Amino acid sequence: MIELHTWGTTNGRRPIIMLEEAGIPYKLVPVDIRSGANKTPTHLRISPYGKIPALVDTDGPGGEKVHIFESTAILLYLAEKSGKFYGSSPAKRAKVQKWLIFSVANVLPIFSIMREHKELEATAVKLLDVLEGQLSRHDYIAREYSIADMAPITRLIQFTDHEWMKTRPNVARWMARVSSRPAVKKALEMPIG
Ligand SMILES: N[C@@H](CCC(=O)N[C@@H](CS)C(=O)NCC(=O)O)C(=O)O
Repeated sequence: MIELHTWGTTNGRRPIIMLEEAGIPYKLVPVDIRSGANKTPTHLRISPYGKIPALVDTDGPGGEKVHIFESTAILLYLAEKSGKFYGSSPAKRAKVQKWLIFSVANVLPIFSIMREHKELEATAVKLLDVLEGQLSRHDYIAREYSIADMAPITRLIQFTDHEWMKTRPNVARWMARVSSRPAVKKALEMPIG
């Protein structure tokens, strides 16, 4: 059984996309970060940094119980477990990994603080241009739909109406394509808590 301990935030919804896309049964455990439920000893045992999301799999590899924190680590764990959305050959998997890491190391941190730090706008624009180039050649970031799309979508969707998207039509079309998938819609709209 998989339990996802989470809350209705950008990071918190990311693994729900993968659980829904891969059709993996799960129980959602709301952790109200406004009341500090993420800092209790019980939560800190599964997420030592005191953040959501965190995942508990009572039937991990070899039947052992597994705890995972960090939304990207959860995406990778679920991709390994299900064999889905992670590239169907070593070469395709390398593409997924490189674009996933590009987003997690660059797009997510910059776009999460960019609005309060105007000095980061030039970097944000450069990152969008990289995605625009890639998405002008392919429908999805690593060519086939994968966890490399799931990682950035929950953050970039917050910029749908931003003026930058009007001049980056391929990123805008990709956001529309991904966010209209039933699993993604469900993950983004699901009431939590
Ligand atoms: N890099 C982490 C970020 C997790 C994160 O920042 N979670 C926030 C909610 S979106 C949180 O738990 N905040 C509560 C706190 O820091 O007290 C991930 O991707 O899982």
